[in-house]
Amino acid sequence: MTEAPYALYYWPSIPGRGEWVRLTFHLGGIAYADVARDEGAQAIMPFLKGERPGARPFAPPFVVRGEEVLWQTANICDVLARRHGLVSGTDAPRADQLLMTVMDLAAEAHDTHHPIATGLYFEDQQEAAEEAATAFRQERIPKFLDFFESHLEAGGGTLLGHELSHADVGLWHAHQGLLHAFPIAMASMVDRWPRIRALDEAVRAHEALAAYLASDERMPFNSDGIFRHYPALDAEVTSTGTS
Ligand SMILES: N[C@@H](CCC(=O)N[C@@H](CS)C(=O)NCC(=O)O)C(=O)O
Repeated sequence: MTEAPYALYYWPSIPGRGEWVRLTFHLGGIAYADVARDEGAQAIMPFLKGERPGARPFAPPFVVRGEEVLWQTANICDVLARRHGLVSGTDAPRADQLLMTVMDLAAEAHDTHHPIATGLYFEDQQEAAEEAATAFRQERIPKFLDFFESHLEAGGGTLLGHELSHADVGLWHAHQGLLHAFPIAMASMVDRWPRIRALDEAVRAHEALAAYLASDERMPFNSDGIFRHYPALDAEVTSTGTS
């Protein structure tokens, strides 16, 4: 990577939605600066207040290049992937809709620990969270992952049927998040999604991604952000609703 024409802005203390953008940058060998990790979260605020040139983004992550401001995670990844040759032709919209579905899964995973309001503490909504997490573990994880497994099967191991795209890497990251947040539930369904598990090998075998994953830049999941492990929200899945 040489100069950094793209500037990523995302909360520096969590991998969060910024991670899907980082993975797309690394998959595409696209240079970027991770501004808020270098300069602090205050670097984000002028954009959110509309004090910087370009369209005002609603929320991080956003990516700035000159006066272009891209936001909405899936949109950012899709624009980068098209522009830098990760997808083309009819593959591009196919990847878009798959990645948007990954982001739906991520939003639902977040809502298990904050089912009432993001602004409330987990402890203040724990009862509702336990109910939401039970349904998520039993109904939604299987429905989403069965769906992606079927696309991987149709594609012979990748979602689009050729080399890794940002949609594959996005799915991989969401799966990693589920393994972190719901280790007991995921272990109880370990044999159900062999192709999603195989994606892990493909991602780790990708030279640029492997280098990124081994670096300090790759932030581990933690107790904030989308994928959090609360023991009270995790349990073995013994019966699942199927799609
Ligand atoms: N749909 C948006 C969601 C963006 C979002 O919720 N960003 C979070 C951090 S992951 C945030 O800072 N939200 C502030 C807010 O919604 O007020 C996306 O995919 O980028």
